[in-house]
Amino acid sequence: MAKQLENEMVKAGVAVLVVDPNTGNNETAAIYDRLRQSIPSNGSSIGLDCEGTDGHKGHLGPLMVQVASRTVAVVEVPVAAGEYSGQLRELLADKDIQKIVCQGKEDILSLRRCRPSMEVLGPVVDLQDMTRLPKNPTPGLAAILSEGDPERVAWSKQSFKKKGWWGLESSEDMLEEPGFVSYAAADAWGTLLAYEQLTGQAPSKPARLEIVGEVLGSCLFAMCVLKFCGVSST
Ligand SMILES: [Mn+2]
Repeated sequence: MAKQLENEMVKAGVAVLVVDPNTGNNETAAIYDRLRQSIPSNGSSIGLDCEGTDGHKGHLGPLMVQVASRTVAVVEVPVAAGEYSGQLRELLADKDIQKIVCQGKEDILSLRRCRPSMEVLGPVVDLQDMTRLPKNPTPGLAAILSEGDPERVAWSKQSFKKKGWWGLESSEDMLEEPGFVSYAAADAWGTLLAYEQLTGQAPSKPARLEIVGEVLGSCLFAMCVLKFCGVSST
């Protein structure tokens, strides 16, 4: 049976925590502490996703930012356009934490338009560069989760288009829209999950290129040795 992303996140018992303009400073700090504590120190990675980054909506940064470990997902909206918490800013700039994104280029550019600008530092891995699926049309998160599923089960996720969610024009609208917060949280959680599935199963592209490079290097070295020793037929 197909796996539905939001349902799988619920089944996994993931805590979805919201940081909005009503969240006090201490509470925000506690939420990010909880997220950080849930990130395993060996191979520390988080999933990162943003909503509302396109066109005029994302003019001053995303309308929503989601960060997730395997057990905690934090969904934050800014107090004013582009004004996110210091804790989120620090997390994104933490070079010791690898960020996993899915078609994340626009998200990262949008985060830079925040005030002050938010930098995503440390290793950034885009699932787009890991998938072996055809590039055209661009594979979405559900397709990549299906690709990496250890039991070869197909994944699905809520359709943004069918729900008409492109019509959500503000952070407030996104928070109030039924199902939207868990959809957004699941995007970040699923991005991390897909990375772990793919790294557990299939070698990523850079690793393969490295092997090709090593083999080519060895061949060239052998050819030079042969030539030097006068074994070559030329
Ligand atoms: Mn998303």
